[in-house]
Amino acid sequence: MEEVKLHGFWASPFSHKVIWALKLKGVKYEYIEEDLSNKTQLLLQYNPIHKKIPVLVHGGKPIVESGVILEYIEETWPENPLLPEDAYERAMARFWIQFGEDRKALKFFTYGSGKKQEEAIKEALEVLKIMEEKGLGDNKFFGGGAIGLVDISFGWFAYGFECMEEVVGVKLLEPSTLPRLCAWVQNFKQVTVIKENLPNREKLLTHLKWFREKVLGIC
Ligand SMILES: N[C@@H](CCC(=O)N[C@@H](CS)C(=O)NCC(=O)O)C(=O)O
Repeated sequence: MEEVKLHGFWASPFSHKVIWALKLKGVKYEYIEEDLSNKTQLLLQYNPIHKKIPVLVHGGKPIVESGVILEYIEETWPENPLLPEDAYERAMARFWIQFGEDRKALKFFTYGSGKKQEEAIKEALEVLKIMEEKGLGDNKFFGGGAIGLVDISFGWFAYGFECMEEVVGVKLLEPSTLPRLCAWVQNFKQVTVIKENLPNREKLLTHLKWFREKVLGIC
């Protein structure tokens, strides 16, 4: 088998999407942790346009953008499929993956207070409601009975969201208002591959606090 390498960053939800997909497929790979303030020459060479992680390198060839990487993984290692077999169902899965890509539910993290934040919280709640009612429905996973690419794409909810809520001091994912989505978070985190590959909560909280203060400039 050709060598597989992944350039990532421990706190990145994009890196985690790729890690979870590779592990669910049972693909062996070498992980290279990047210091995003001092990126390796290899990363800049592999992703000269965006200069971002994650980058998957398969047989020396780089693939960038987490969504593209997930599709590549699914096509290259078809065992343990993460997309439905039926073309229509596959199209629906891709719709939800795309729905999550604009990350509207996360905007509340990027505002300090005031009207903009109030609007971002309102929008996040609307997005979460749509995810629960129209995306998840009565299923255990977005993929139906088993974890799939939609679950992996929304996976940042399962760890990052709760920490973001804590840093900002708001609670949006409440069992009383979003019971099925909250149950999904628990189901997702109980999948062995996910459970074993989540970042440390305390470390992530510290990182998010630093990011909000120093990078976003919110005190
Ligand atoms: N759309 C990209 C986003 C990747 C991304 O934003 N990566 C961040 C880390 S979470 C990064 O590499 N940041 C470094 C930089 O912007 O210089 C994807 O889905 O892969």
